[in-house]
Amino acid sequence: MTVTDVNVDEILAPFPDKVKKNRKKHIVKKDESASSCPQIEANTRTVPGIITQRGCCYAGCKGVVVGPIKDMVTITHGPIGCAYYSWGTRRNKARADDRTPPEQIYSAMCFSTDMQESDIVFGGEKKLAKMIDEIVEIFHPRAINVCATCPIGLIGDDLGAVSKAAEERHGIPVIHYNCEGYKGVSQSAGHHIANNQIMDRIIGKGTEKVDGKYVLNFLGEYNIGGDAWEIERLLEEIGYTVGSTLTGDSAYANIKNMHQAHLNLVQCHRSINYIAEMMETKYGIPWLKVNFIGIDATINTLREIAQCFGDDDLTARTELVIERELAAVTPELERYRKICTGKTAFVFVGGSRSHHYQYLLRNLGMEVLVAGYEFAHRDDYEGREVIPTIKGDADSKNIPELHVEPDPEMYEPPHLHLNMPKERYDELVASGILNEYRGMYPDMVNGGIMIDDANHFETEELVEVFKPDLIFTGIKDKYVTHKMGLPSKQMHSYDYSGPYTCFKGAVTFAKDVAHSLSTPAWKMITPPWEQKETEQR
Ligand code: CFM
Ligand code: HCA
Repeated sequence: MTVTDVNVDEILAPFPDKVKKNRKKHIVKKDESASSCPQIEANTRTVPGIITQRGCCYAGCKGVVVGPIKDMVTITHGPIGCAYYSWGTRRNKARADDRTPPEQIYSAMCFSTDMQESDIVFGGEKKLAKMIDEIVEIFHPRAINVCATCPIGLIGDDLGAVSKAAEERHGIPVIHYNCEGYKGVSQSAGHHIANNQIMDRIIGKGTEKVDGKYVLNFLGEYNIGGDAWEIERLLEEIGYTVGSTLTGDSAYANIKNMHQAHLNLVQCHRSINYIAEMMETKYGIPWLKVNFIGIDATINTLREIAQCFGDDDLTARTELVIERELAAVTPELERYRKICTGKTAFVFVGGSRSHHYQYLLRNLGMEVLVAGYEFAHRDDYEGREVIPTIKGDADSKNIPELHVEPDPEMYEPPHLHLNMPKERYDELVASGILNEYRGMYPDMVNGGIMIDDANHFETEELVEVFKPDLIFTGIKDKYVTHKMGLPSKQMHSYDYSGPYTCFKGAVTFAKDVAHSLSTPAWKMITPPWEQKETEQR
C-alpha cells in the first residue's frame, strides 16, 4: 500500500530545539531501500514535562511481574496510592488448581503498609514487620513479597533486614524487592529487579517432581483476559505439560520447580528475557521466543515447539490440533475480516505487544502505519536477535533429563536445537519455519513510522497526518484519541475482553475490532483539525 509521506521535522517543529533533537532520535521511518534498520534511541529517560505513557520501576516489578503470583501475599510498602493503582487495573486472573486451593489465592487482594506522614518521618520498618506478622497470622501464605515504593528508598527503610528477620520468625520466604519507582527510566528496571529475585529466591528451591514427557515453562505470559489459559489448553491437548507460567496465574508452589522443565517458551521477551537467560546458564534449559497472537504466528509457534523435541507423534498431534482449531474459527473470522480488511491502525503498547499484534492485524487484512513501544529496548525494535537461542546437546538423542545439574559442556555449541543437527536447523531457518519472530522494524510497512516513548502531542500530530481507522493504546492515551473522533482499543486490559491468544482469541479480537470500526458514534465527532478556527477557541 502507499503510505502518506510524513515529515518528522514538521511534526516536531513546535518543540524547543533541545527537545526536538532528543525526540528525533526516537522516531524512525521504515525505508525498504536501506540495508539495515536505522538506529532508534530507546530505554532512555523521558524528557521532563512531556506527557509519557510510561509507568515506573515499582509498576514493572510489583504491578507486572510479582503481583500475579497467586499464592504469595504481595505487600506494597508505601503510600496507599501506589498499591491501589497497581492492583485492580491489571486484572491478575487466577484460578484454583490441584496445588493451590481457592483460600490460598491472594492476587486479587491489595496489601499495603499505607505509610503516613509520621512513618515517613520516623521510619516504616516497624509498621512493615507488624504487617507481615498480621498477614501470617490471618492468611498463612506460603511466601510473601515486599515491594518498595519511592519514599522507602528516600527514608532508608531496610527491606532486606526486615524481611530476613520476618523469615526467621515465621519460617516462610519473605522476599523483598528494592524497586523504588524512581529507579531506571521505566517499568523495565522493575522487570529486571523482579526477575533477579525470582531466580535467586524461588526457582530451583522446589523438590516436588514435575511429571510429564515434555515439560514446558511459559515465561512472559501474564494471563491478561485469560490469554494464558487459552494457550495452555492447546499445549496440553498436544501433549505438553505446562510446569509454570511466569507470572500469569502462577503460584510459588509451581515456580519453585521450574528448573525441571525441558524447554522455556518466551512470549514477552522484554519483561522476562533475564530469567530465560539465567535459567539457560544455571540449569541448561533452552528457550524459544514464541508468539501466540495471530493465526499464522500461533501455527508457526506450535510447529516450532514440536520441532524442538523431534517427536513424530507430537508433530502429528500438533498438525491435528492446528487443523481442528483452524476449521472451527475460519468461517467466523472471515465475517469480521470483511469489515477489517483495508483498514489502518496505530499500535502503541508497553514493550512487546505492539509487535505481536502486528501479526494478528495482518491476518485481518489491516495495516499498521505507526507502531511504538513505551519502554522497549533497541533489540525489540530492530529484531537483531533473530535466531532463537535454543541450545542443546548436539550428540545426545535424548532431551536433557529432569533435575539436570548445570553442565557447561553439555550446552555448547550454540544454535543447535534439542536433538537437532546443524543441517536440519539451517533447513528450518531457510524454509521459514524457524526464525519468524523478528522485531518491529522488519515488519513495518514501507514509509511507516516506528516511535519510542510516544507522547500525547506526537500521537495527535501523527493521527492528523495518517488518519488511521483505529488506534491501539493504553489508558493514558485512549481518551485523547476518542476526543479526536477515533476509536481506540485498550491493549493492556483489552477493555475487559479477551482472551486474544491462539485461534479462538483471534476471533474474539476480530469481533472487538470489527465492532469498534463499525460503530456509528465516531462519525458524529468532528476532529479538531476539521473544525473551523473560530470553533476551536
Ligand atoms: Fe510484556 Fe506485558 Fe508488554 Fe510488559 Fe506492561 Fe502488560 Fe504491556 Mo501493560 S509484561 S512488555 S510491562 S507484554 S503491563 S502484560 S500490557 S505495558 S506490552
Ligand atoms: C503498568 C501497567 C499497565 C498500565 C496500562 C496503561 C497495564 O505499566 O503499570 O497505562 O494503560 O498493562 O496495566 O501497563
